[in-house]
Amino acid sequence: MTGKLPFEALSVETLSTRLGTNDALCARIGKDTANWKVREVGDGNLNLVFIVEGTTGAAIVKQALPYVRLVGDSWPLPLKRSFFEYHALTRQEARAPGSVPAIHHFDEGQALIIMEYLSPHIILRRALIEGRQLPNIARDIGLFMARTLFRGSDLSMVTKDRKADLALFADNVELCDITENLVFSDPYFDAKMNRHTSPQLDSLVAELRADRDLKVEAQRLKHLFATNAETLLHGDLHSGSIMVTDTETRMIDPEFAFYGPMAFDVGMLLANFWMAFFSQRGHEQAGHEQKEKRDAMRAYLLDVIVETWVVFRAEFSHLWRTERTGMLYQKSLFEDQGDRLGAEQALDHVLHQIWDDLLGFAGIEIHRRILGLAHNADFETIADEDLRATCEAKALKFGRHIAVNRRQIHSIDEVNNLAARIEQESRV
Ligand code: SR1
Ligand code: MG
Repeated sequence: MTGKLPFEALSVETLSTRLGTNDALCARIGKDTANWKVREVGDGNLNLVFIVEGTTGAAIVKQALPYVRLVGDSWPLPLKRSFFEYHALTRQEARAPGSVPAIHHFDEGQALIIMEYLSPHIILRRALIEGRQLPNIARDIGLFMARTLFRGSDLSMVTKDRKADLALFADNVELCDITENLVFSDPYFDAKMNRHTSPQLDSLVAELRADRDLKVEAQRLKHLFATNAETLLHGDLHSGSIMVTDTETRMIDPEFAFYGPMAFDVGMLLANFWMAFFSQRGHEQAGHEQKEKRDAMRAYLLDVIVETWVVFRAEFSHLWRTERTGMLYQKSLFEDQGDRLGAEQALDHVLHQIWDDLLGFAGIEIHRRILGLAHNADFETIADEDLRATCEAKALKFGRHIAVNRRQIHSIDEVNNLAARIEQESRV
């Protein structure tokens, strides 16, 4: 297949014929296409994902569709998101080596990326729903975020390179538009594609949509998201965009990548851990042992949240002290003048800003996963709707509190204590 042919979506039936002469794929899995086994496993909202197994190995073929898969062809979406995903993956690999799948081939015309098949990895969200405790995720994700967010910014990059990259990713307009509407606006009015667990949540939803402080805060965060082109973000860093084993963590799916505020990736990620926390009760089966397992899971998730933030801060601070080569907070103004404390004071300000904003982004992300179009499996897989609504109501209340009061919250322990208190309430 070459990039010059008109775009055509792959299928399980056509993949072997169409990619049978692709050198990169054949080198990984073998040329004997008669023995290729192809499965379509995409369970995300947007794309096709195939696992292709041959005689000498396996690979992933990911292809964008010209529309939103979740909704259908009534919602067109440009194929160029695959281009942004490819370029984001190459930058993430350079800035945080070993944190993303290896890329074997990219075909822009067919909007497809052939990449490493991660096995026996599973999606982190699924592991958390099953009640599995992964020992390394906080460290691995904290390092990934610090390295990609720091090294993709004017704290580190050559200004000319960063501005060129900013211009490149500025064209990811439609994916940003999805976030701008689905995350920051739609949840706060009765937008067409919204849904929620009804009637159980109806009155709480009405209350949130009438909450002026919350709406203003959501729009301030949208303003920040749309205008603060601070660094190259992953753009959709939730537990469904992370694959894990007990010892390995890889970030996938950065098709929403663009230059935005550092706090966005961190906030979205932590929001998904807090949602996993509030959903645990919905996955608790009868029996004392089950209760103990989910209690342990709740404690684990709060620990993961603390550790992720601690690792992020530590690595960001380390990079600040050792790799601050960009045009911001130049060493020539601080360390080179013998003013090491000045550099530390500036670091403190930068981290403080990330902290304030991440709580806002986290609160909004929680709301959109319960009130908007794109829900998450943490809650959706709770079959008992009353129980699901109880879990969701607690998460909504928590999200509202951290979004609106974020400037009065000073530590991650304070946020976790709030989550634990809300979780303890029997009814909301
Ligand atoms: C229409 S796309 C909905 C959501 O799916 C993606 O994973 C993003 O999170 C997006 O907001
Ligand atoms: Mg995705």
